[in-house]
Amino acid sequence: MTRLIVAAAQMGPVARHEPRSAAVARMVALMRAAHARGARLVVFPELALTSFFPRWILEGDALEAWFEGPLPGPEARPLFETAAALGVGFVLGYAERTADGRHFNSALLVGADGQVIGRYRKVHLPGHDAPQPGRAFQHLEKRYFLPGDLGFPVFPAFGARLGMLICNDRRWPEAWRCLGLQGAELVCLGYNTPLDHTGHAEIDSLSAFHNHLSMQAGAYQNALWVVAAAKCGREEGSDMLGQSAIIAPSGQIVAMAAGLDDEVICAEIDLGMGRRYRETIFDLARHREPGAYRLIVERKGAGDPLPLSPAARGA
Ligand code: CDV
Repeated sequence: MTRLIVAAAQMGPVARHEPRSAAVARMVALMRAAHARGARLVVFPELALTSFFPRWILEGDALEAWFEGPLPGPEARPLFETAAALGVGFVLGYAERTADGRHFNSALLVGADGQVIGRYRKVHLPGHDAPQPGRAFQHLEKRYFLPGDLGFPVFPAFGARLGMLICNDRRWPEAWRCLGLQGAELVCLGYNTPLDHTGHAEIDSLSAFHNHLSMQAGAYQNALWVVAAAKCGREEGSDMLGQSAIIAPSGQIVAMAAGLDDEVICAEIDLGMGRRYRETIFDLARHREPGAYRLIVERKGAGDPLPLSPAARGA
């Protein structure tokens, strides 16, 4: 039985002009607090080093300033050094600029020795590529990032098979299933969820419900643990959801943040719990029916309804 204490390090607002060094100092404090509670792995939010810049229209150097080259650079180094000194690993969301100048919304998995184990690049980019008239805050992820090109990798780490998702990915069952089919036991994810993200009050008022609904379903249907960390509170006038959570393969929330500021939540997780689900109700190899799914046409967008299958046509 592998047991592991994990932590979600929720972060309150990061101001537009707050230097990375200040955000990193907050993260180091959160990491120390998690370590004091026995955590071996700490999950930080999406784009944790800065304010959530896709809310603004930015060009050229003003845009480049939000991106990181190879990590750790000088400002993020204290986080990596603290991890190595404490023997704590972490997952860090950040805006990645590749050596050839491409931009991704990425997460880095760092081991307890402070060395990089692996990387994930966000696949499901929300928002728009052109500014939307009349919006109080833009959401320009499609303008600023390319869709992730690494698939949904699973890494052997911390005694588990570990995958990562980033924010909007959590709403897509395909993302969870890609990890579940690879036997992921633990999924780490960070998010920034503005409370006005659709602009439709009847949907936005359900933001907290949809957040947990998506992650609890992903956990249960794929028999894995979820550690999810929010960046939250009123950031530059934009209200963002908190409710960071640790979720069991049963779909039950075992820890949840209480406030809308920097806060650590921890849980001791039993990786064997996922195995019980994977060997019974969610034994994917035994119970899935890929043949019945073949009629699904892989394409982007809704478009015209799919043609009915021969069975549905009564043929
Ligand atoms: N950063 C995000 O990906 N935010 C999205 C909102 C815009 C829908 C989310 O899924 O929370």
